[in-house]
Amino acid sequence: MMRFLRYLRGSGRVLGFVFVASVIWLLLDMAVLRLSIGDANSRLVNERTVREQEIAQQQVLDSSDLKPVRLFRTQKRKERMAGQDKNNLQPEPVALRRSVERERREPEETASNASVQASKPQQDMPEKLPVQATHKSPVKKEKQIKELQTQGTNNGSLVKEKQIEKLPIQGANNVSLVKKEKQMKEVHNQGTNNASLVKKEKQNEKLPIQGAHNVSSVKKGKKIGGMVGNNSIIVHMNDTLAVKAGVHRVLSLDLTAAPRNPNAVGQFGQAAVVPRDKEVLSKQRWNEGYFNVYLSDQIPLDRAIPDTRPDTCARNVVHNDLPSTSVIFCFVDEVWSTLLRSVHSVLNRSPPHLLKEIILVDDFSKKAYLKGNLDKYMAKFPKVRIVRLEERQGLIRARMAGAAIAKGDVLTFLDSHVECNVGWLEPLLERIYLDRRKVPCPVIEVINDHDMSYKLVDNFQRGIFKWPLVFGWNTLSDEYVKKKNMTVADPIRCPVMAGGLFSIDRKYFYELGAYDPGLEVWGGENMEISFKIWMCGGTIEIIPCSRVGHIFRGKNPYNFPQDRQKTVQRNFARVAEVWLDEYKELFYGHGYQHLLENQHDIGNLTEQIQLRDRLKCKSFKWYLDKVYPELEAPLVKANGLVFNRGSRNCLSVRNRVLSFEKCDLSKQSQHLNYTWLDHICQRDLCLEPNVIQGSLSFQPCDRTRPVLRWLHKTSKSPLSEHLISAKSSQQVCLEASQKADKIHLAPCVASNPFQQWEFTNYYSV
Ligand code: LR7
Ligand code: MN
Repeated sequence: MMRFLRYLRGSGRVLGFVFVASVIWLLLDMAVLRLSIGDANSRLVNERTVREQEIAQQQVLDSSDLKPVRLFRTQKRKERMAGQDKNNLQPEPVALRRSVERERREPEETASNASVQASKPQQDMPEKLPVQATHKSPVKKEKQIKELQTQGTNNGSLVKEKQIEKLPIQGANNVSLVKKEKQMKEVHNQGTNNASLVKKEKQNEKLPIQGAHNVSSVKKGKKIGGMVGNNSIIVHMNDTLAVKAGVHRVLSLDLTAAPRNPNAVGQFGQAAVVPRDKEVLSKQRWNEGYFNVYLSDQIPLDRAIPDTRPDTCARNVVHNDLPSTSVIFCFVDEVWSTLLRSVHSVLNRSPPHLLKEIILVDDFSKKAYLKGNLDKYMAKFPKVRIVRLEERQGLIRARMAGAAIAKGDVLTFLDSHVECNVGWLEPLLERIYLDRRKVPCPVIEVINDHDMSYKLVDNFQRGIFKWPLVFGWNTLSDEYVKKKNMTVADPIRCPVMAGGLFSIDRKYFYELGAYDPGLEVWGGENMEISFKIWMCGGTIEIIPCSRVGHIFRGKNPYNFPQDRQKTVQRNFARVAEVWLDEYKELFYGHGYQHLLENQHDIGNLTEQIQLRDRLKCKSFKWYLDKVYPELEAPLVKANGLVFNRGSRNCLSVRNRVLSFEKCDLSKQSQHLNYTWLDHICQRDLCLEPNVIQGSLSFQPCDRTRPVLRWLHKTSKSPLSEHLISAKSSQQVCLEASQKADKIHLAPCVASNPFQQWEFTNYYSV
């Protein structure tokens, strides 16, 4: 015992003991840590495996015929906000725009990004599944289809009756009982006339079904009375439970006759690749449509595409008694597979009871397959009607031919190389239901012309134009989005539509006088209908919950009966003449002055002008102020005093006689305009040179007389400060005499200060 105590007393031994104990403790600790790491890892691995299995299963399910597909939504694009392209109103000629658009809208086209995109669906899938749950089960889907088909003949009356039965049950469970009782009474008083209830809701409750009050407030699974999504939906607002009778969740239908092959070329909107041995063939066939026709022909006609809608869209509600629509496709020599894919996308993804018919207007195509083969193919689809025009009319009159026979409440125009996405139709019709003067357009997404992949486009894009009426896209600024408290799913007011894809109430279309039938072949009709809609009381909107892909092509793959450029310019001039008022000078001044010379025939405009009067449409100035204030539209290029550098005096006009005076801003006689038509004018009198005599006079302005035009501030010219008579054979310039009392014409000399002039204000240079 003593030995042991002695042993303990030695301090070195105590230390040794402590050391050994610590080592044992450390070893034990590490073992425990290892165990827990291993455990966490294996849990993560397990979870991932289960998730991957689910995803794999889901992909297989999604590729079968009855499943809506929700793949490949690229988070990056979805969340890309207004930052890019902000305030970029850069117009591009159509062909150029398309390629720029490709660049702008498809930065993911690089190889590395392609792989990112391919892995995206897996990341996105799990959170998306619950949203789609009601549509995933084949049994439910069949039930849904049956319901829809029944509704088809009866246009929703079945649903209405169901709702009325169910309302009392809802009432019992409802928190805001008072409101609900009132609603119930209304329903009962109105008997089966549910539509009027909806109208009342529309008027009394400021509760937009889409947009501000949308998905986030609609909660699945809290339905009362066992109702299914189709008929009625419980809407939670600020914790108050309210039942919106007469509405249902947007139908994300994607029906197809045959099971989808997940390995098919371009399936799910993925990029397709031309095999090595087909590259020559694919190049040869490019000109048939100015896109990859070879690949298009390999891709299933009913391929699935990624559901690119903002998240909230699938949970939005729309009214049960939406108007029906006739979908009108005009085409001339369209590629077989793209035309058919367009038609199938409408058939597969539109609620049958809302799709009255599909009208195919053949604008005198030459391709044989578009005749007998097309008739035969479409005979299988009772809703498809084919109209054949006996001579080439151009897309504008072809659309009118389709509209003339349409029976739907709404006309929906689509280009003949599109793919409508899931849930595309109801959000459009809902807007018209809420206000028949709304003209909704889907978001136009990009089907890549090279690889046929389906690409999501940026949020908050609107259609705009720049002078001279060049269409372009522009992203709403962050400030605007914030100020308006906009979500990515809210309708976007759109100064002009792209033209090819929109819905319009059929009767309203005719009230507006349809299109100007004097517009030929292609171009300008989107401007015409846009100005007409806005200025005559309507609204154009882009609906982010409705998405349709379109193949943007570098060239028109059909001939123009007359010169293409002349045809398009003539169309634009017609639109400018009827709709732009005094602003038409900006149109001509930005490159179309030649249309005013040489007696260009733009046809008779009497009817169009009368129509505008009859409809009591507002002025173009009103349109610029209220609809598109961002557009720079100064009415003149320059104005104010016209100062001469050499004499240091200013021009003055008295009794049509030009003289020189000491500059004085207060004298109206010294105020002149330099216009977009290059006139130097005071009121309606223009400065006219007499080149032979070298003299000048003031004559009534006349835009058809090129002699009245003066060049000034033409970029990079050594004579940019000069006022050069535009139409004289030798260059003659306006010159102040040395005595500074007279003005005459003289051969231009760059360095002569007596030929250099300066207006007080410049607006365009
Ligand atoms: O003579 C013709 N007859 C026709 O039936 C010429 C064309 N067409 C058909 C043609 O087959 C196609 O289905 O009309 C449709 C439109 O012609 P495209 O596809 O050659 O036009 P686009 O897509 O190049 O041009 C846009 O601008 C046009 C101006 O007249 C029309 O408004 C198009 O509908 C319009 N397309 C879109 O808005 C899709 C998005 C493009 C953008 C931006
Ligand atoms: Mn097109």
